[in-house]
Amino acid sequence: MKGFFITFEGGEGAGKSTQIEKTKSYLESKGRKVITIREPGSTPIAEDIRNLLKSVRSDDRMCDTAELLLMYAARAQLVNTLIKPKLEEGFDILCDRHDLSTIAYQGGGRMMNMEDINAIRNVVLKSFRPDLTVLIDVPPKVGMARARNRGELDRFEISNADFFERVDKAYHDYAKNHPETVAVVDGTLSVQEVSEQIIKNIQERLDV
Ligand code: Z5A
Repeated sequence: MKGFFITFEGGEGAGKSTQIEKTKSYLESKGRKVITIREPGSTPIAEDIRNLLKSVRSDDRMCDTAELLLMYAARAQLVNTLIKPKLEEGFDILCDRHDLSTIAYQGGGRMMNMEDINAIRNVVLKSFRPDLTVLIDVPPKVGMARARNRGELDRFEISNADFFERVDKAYHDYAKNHPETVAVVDGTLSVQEVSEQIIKNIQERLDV
């Protein structure tokens, strides 16, 4: 039996990592085998790319095109060497960010051309899509306040508030146009209430 591919999306501090752990526990209680991963990253090569993408360096500034291509290089490696084989083996995969992050951050945040993004997306993913995307909806200011207590900021976190507002808008636009595959949950509720919303969506939308 093929596993389910469920992705978790939202701005920084939305609570994705927290909810992935709770969802994993729920699915395991139903006897399912679950793997949790993150993007960019989760294979040795993709983790190297993640370090490149996140590091702030003073000797060179990463251009938007390099950032976009590196996101898809990491995704190609992860999808082809881990996600697809493990789904075939029957594992459910819970992924912290996936392709919708590129639409939101590079498309919305960086304002890159969506036709160009879609062309690369098509090369890398073809028709491969998550079975369900959970969008944890938190106003950017709330998410930033939650996430900013961690110390040094990475290359994305140093972006200004307008950037995160554009990311947020791109997420909502996409969710509005894809209600059948994107479940929007209110991330300002308590951890337990958010988890209950996610599990309800999984029960209603997937045969779990
Ligand atoms: N990126 C991109 O640009 N394009 C792409 O295609 C991809 C990614 C795939 C990866 O950052 C960066 O890469 C990301 C976008 C870019 N940058 N940004 N910004 P990352 O992986 O290092 O970080 P993140 O994905 O943004 O996650 P995060 O900030 O670590 O947040 P989170 O996982 O969503 O939240 P959390 O760690 O579960 O919770 C954050 C805090 O809030 C923590 O203290 C929790 O205890 C607390 N929390 C969680 N839930 C609640 C509730 N319900 N109430 C109150 N407090 C809560």
